[in-house]
Amino acid sequence: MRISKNDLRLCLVTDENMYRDDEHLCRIVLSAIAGGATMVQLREKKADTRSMTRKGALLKEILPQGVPLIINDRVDVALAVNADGVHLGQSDMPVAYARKLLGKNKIIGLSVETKEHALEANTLPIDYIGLSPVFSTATKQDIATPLGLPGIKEITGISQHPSLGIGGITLSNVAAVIRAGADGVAVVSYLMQAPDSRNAAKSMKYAIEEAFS
Ligand code: TZP
Ligand code: MG
Repeated sequence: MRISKNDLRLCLVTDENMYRDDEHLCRIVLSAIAGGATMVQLREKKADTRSMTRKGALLKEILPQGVPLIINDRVDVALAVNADGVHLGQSDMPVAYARKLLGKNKIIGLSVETKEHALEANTLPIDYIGLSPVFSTATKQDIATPLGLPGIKEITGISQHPSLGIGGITLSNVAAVIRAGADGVAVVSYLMQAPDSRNAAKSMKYAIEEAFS
């Protein structure tokens, strides 16, 4: 298995608007992991290929063993830095091509925004789906209509893949997202912009574990 449900519990997703430099990025990432983040996705929408590759290599170097590094959108960068996998959206490289390039050992996550996407995802060689977005968020403007908790319930009910909720997830709603059927959550601003990312991750992780118990 390329990824376990435990790995999906709490994914920190980076955003270049929420840190100052490489050192700050590493500090936030390591703090979130110390607090219990189980996975990291490098997501940089404006970074050029050179800096995306630099950041990918840096994160690959500092991430503890057992914390998967996923690269958003960029199959080439994932291969270059030997990341653990990629996260693709509906307008990114089709999964079949990505799987061909990455081989059978790398993780592929795919964002689904509708029930139809989820049904199609059942036929694809992926490892998890991103439920996108769960709630509305200021972090990403070009998003589909939020699925809401009923949408999460419906899609997780028909999906054969483990799932990660994303969009507007904070400490106050994370438990509800898990109870609606997600196996974990992917979080940008709540962790990236926290005064203390370790504490923020710790309380979120606790709420996630509680919701499963
Ligand atoms: N995809 C759907 S919503 C989103 C992405 C990348 C951004 C989520 O950011 P936040 O700050 O956790 O709401
Ligand atoms: Mg994408």
